[in-house]
Formats: sequence, C-alpha cells, structure tokens
Amino acid sequence: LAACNESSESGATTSGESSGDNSGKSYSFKLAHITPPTHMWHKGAEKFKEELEERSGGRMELEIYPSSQLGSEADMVEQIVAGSVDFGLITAAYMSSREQAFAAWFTPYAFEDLEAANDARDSEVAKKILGTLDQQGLVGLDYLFAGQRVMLFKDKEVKSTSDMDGLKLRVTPSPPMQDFYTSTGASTEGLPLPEVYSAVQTGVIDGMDMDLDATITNKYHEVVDHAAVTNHMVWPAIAMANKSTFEGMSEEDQQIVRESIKAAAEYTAMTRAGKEEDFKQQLKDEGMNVYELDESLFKEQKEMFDEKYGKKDPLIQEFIDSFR
Ligand code: 3HB
Repeated sequence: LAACNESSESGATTSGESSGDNSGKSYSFKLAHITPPTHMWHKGAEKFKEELEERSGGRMELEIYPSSQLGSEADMVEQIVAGSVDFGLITAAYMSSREQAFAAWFTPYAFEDLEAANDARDSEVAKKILGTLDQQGLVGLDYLFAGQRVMLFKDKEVKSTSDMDGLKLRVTPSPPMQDFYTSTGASTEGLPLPEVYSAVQTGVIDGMDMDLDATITNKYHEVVDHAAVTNHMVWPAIAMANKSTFEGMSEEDQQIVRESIKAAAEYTAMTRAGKEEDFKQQLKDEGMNVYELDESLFKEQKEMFDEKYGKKDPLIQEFIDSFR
C-alpha cells in the first residue's frame, strides 16, 4: 500500500473526455487519518468512499490510508495542503493548534449527548469554524464524531476533582483540554496516542483523557483499572479537502463530495451513539471498573473555559452562546 502514495505529486488523478464541461471527469482520491481500521472514523471513511462511488456512478474512487500510514496529523495536513493527499479526517484537537477557533469544540459539557453534538454540525458557528480553513489552502467539509471524552485511571477510582490533585495524566496537547485538567491540580503529559499504552503500563502516567472508542481499539483495559465516564467534551474529526482540487471540480461534483461526506458524518455519529452502552459493557466484561462522574463536579472547569476561551476568539464565544 505504501507504494501507492509515492505515485503522484497531485493526489487527485483526473481523466476523462472533458471539453470545457468537466462533469464527466474521473477521480482517484486519497484520504488519510490516524485511527486503526476498527475505529468509527475509519468506518466513516469507508462510508464516504461508498457514497462517492455510488453518487458519481463510479467516476470517483477513494483510497483510504488509516493508522497514520502517511505520518502524524501534522504531516498529513501538510500533504493535503500540498495536494498529494486529497482528503483528511484530522482531530479538532490538532486543528486547534493551527486555528484557535477549533478549540470551541472543547467547551466542557456543551452538549447533552452525541446526537446533540451531531445536530450542531449544521449550525452557523460550526460552518464558520470550518470556513477558517480557507486561508490555509484547505476546504473544511464536515465533522465526524467519535465518542465523547472520558477519564481512565490506572489504579485509583477517582470520585472528585480533589482526587485528581497530583496525578500525572495523558492529555492531548490542546490548550483547553490541558487547562481542564491542570485546574484540578493534575499535571499533564501531551503524549501522542501510540505512546500512551506503554506509558501507563510502566507507571510514567497515572491515567489519561481518552474516549471509549480508543480505549477499546488500543486495549487500555489491559493496563488501566478504572474508567470514569464523564463525557465532558466531544471529539470531532474535521473532514477536509485540498482547496485547489476541490475548487477545480464542477459544481455538480463538489456537491457529490459534500453530500457524500455528509452521509458519512451522519452515519458515523449515529452508529457511534448507538454503541455507548455496548462499549461500556465490553470494558466491564474485560474487568474494568466503569462508573459515572457527575457534571456538577466540574463546575469550576466549565466556568474557567467560558471565561478564558470566550475572550480568545469571537467564534469560541459564539459557540458558547449557541450551545451553553
Ligand atoms: C486520542 O485520544 O488521541 C485519539 C482518540 C481517538 C481518535 C484519535 C485520537 O478516538
């Protein structure tokens, strides 16, 4: 598979007998993401592929590169900007390091459940946040949700924020996520996903911010005893495209891409929402202590976010005003 990605400078290989009108063009697209094939985002990518092929009558093909085959998210976004890869599903967490507005998605407890977060995809503010990618040579297309964030603790059942004081926790290096934890007195390590398993196994960290999806796909239940299902933040992937490839397509073909990714996003969020109870049961069956922690414990963290991040960017404030 790796050999395929060396083939061309431009990801979208187009052909066809277009004469002014390019509606009959064929495309061989590439899409990259970091998760393994068992993760919902990969299933979403497969749905996107199916929809593209069907809606275009076979003119649009998609090759999917999962599991960081094309490198880190930073590498992948560079490849999408350069056009050697056409599409990506990139964490909102990483995108918040390139454009602050994406941090809005880490508003703690903004949504009642995953369905509510999925409805927010269609909001004006969600579209404006995607629109900020324009200046990076990207087209922000949509959001694909995995499960919400939970907390895993290696050997201590944490019952309150004061129990978190002094713990060393893996937290994705996105400032609002890190602030959420440091305000409890925990210290944070910004480890990338592939390093988390051995760090917790060897005791370098005492726990982590995670979701149930990656807990299962990475088998953290083998090395962690407790899972506090807080659902304190959502976890979207940003579906994006190279701008010149996308804008070079006919309006009709752009519409096919937009409708295909929309169908994939709906499919991903709804399928994932239906798995919440099943995922918790799977982890219990693996011997984990799976328990709930109430939102009221994190009142201070919610207020801190609104106060600090609302001021940083008008889109974050608009997001808070729309969903709080
Ligand atoms: C993460 O916690 O870094 C992560 C989790 C996912 C997917 C990608 C990254 O479910």
